[in-house]
Amino acid sequence: MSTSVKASATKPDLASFRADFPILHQQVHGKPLIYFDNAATSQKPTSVIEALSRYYERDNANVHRGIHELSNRATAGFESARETAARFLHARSPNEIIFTRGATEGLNLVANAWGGSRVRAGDVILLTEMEHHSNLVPWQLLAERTGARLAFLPITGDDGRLDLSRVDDFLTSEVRLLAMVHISNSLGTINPVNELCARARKRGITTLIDAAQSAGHRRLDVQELDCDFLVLSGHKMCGPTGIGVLYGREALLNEMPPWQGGGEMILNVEYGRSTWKHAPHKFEAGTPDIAGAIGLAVAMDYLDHVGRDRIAQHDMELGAYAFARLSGLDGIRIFGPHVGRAGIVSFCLGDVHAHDVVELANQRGVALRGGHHCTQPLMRKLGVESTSRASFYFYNTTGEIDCFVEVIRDIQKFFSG
Ligand code: C6P
Repeated sequence: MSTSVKASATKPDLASFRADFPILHQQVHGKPLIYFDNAATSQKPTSVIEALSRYYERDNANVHRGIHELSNRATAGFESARETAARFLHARSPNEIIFTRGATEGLNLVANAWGGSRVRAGDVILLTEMEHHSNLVPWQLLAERTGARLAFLPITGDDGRLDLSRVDDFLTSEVRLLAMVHISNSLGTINPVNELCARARKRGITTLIDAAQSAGHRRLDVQELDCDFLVLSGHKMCGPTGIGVLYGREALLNEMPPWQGGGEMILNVEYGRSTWKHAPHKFEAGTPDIAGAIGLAVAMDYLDHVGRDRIAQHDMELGAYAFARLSGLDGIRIFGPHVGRAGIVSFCLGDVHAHDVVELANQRGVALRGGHHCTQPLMRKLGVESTSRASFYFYNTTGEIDCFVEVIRDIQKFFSG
């Protein structure tokens, strides 16, 4: 074990937040659960679980339609959630916050509504080689429809950083959009999105940040980032599943046509044609996930209560600690940066299949993820089909990482014997 990484991550005050997560206090296959699948979805604190029940027990009604008491309460809760999300991201106005089902839906919304009206044959959508399928496939579909082309900022190798020396070569006059992941779900790389947005903006290129893995793990300020769009998923940041946010600059949102049509988003409908509301309502057709938005707002307040800077620091400490401890094992290949990584560590144990690693870890109470993590092109680039992945959150501890490393050691012994 490396002694250079201090086990300072288990500050009693941060670890004490574990008490807020009932699900963490259980045994799996006779062992205490070690939940290291936070990049897939995080666990939920009691305050979020209770907010969902409270909403359904006391306030449930449809929003923006009724004028009865329950509908007024539901509408107030939903719109107050939008204000919380605007504060959380430091948006200029709640009108810049669109509730979606998650990051994937936000990306599809931008690809269809913005892309469909702005992108033409010969234009370039610039992505990176480490994108999740959700920030790749919608652009492929757009490129097929419009004749646009995709280009990819390259990564440097196993250490999985963007090759910043080549960025300017890619920011050509054909590029309409730079859409990039903030924290890679497969590599744990933290991309310098501030700098990249600034470079793109100088050339008049629209920017989008996929913050699915960062929004619940660090402070994000869309005005400081100066991005045009940002997407996040509530379920990866202590919130419920099925709810997320698309942030968009208000002027840009109001220039875009709607994506989906239906109730809620219209001003006036005739048999032949319709007119729509301004953003955000123009992009929220149909009954939204009201309880989900309210639960997400509670999760955002909870993360601020824990402290987003502390969460970011803890993440990096756990990432560094796990990287150092795993590096001590023979025959392991670890992907992503050696220093300055997020709390996500992907690895291969020789030729043992990732699903076998995950299954054997599961037998010992450790929840990992194995597979291509919805980044198949990246896996091919790295020359592997799949990896095993441990991903941490503020309620995880270095003690849990020590147990996990022992489990990995046992798995290696099992396959070598
Ligand atoms: N990554 C993972 O285990 P949704 O499914 O819409 O909530 O999030 C999609 C998404 C978009 N971008 C990034 C960087 C992501 O990591 C994810 C989801 C999960 O890594 C499921 S594949």
